Amino acid sequence: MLHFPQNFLWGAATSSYQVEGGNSNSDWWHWEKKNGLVNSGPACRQYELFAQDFELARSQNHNAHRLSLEWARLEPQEGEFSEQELKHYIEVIDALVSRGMEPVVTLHHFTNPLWLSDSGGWENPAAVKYFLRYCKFVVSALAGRVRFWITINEPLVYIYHSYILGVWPPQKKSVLSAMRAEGHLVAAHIKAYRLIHKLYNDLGLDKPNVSIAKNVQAFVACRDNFLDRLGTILRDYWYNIRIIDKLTRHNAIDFIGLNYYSRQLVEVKNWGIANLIMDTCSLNHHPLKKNSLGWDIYPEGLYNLLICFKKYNLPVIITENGICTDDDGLRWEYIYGHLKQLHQAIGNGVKVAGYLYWSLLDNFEWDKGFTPRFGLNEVNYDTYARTPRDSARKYAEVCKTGAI
Ligand code: GCO
Repeated sequence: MLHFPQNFLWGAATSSYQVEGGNSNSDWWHWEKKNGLVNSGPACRQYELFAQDFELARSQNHNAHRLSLEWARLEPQEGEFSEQELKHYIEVIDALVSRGMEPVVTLHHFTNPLWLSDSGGWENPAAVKYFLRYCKFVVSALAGRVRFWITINEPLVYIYHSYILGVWPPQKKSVLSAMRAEGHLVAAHIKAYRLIHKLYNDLGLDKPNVSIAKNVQAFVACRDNFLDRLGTILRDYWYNIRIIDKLTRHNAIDFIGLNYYSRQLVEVKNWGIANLIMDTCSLNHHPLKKNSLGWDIYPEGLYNLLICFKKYNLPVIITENGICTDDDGLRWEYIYGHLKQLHQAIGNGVKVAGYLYWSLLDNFEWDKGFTPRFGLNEVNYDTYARTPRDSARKYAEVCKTGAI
């Protein structure tokens, strides 16, 4: 048996918009209606069914759970905060704590209040002060219950889809807009980090643990040549390292939240900067098993990235790792394979403090809709019944024993 450290956080992750349903004050909700491509609708109805879902997680021996709060519910109009929605989220967090699960709370997971989007979204410098005002409202109320905060989920994934690919709202394709929005998101995290620590200090509470959830990819040179190796090094720095470096320089990160899924083969087809940053392999000559979205299954990539992040000497929590697949045997193979790599990294000195599988439930996968199924627990979108998969039962045993 491979044993994990004592007090290791074992659980799963979700995000409010992907599971709650009915988020009609959100920019995503209006974007879906305008585009007609996907419809999150009632999602998994977790807004009403949260206690049932947390009971399911507890029954599967989870001792932690990552979720997000929907800013659009808490501040439906600019400057008007909803005490009713705050009361709802206090009940949600209490439902976790009362079941012995450590809440890991995300404040921004891709979605924005419609009023923020209408005022320029994250390109607007005022977004930073709006975000801080929202953080102060909700963190002050939850501080006594929550020890782990994720300010921004995957800033680069949000920027890339929303401002480069243009497949998420505000559906822009502008490098300038992307750079502006990224700068404001990173500034918002740094200021929110200081605010959250001040709030806890002023309340006489133990220091909180504050970070972002950083999506990382394992970049692998497609061919053993200079261009592909150069592209791999540049992309690794630009995508995986650059923002964490900045947050450590600003002393604005207590642990590293890592979201890891897959690798990207780098085949640079030309000398242009776009080629170095964007070209991917089209040769498919290193075939690996894939998830249902075509992402390579590459557990070694998690080990390599963890060894790379060891230099920061910070605790690491895997805030997302998961697979969309209709083959639950492959789901368990994916989980087991990544936990083995995690264990090996811990054995080589990486301070990993937790693993949160994405996701507790099948849920709304953004512009891919409900087709990709990541859940440990299947969701029937007609009856909203949850059915544990075999992988959930196997993962429950790991959560119980702390070993694989
Ligand atoms: C992300 C998001 C999740 C996704 C998950 C699967 O990492 O993109 O945090 O919202 O659903 O990663 O793509």
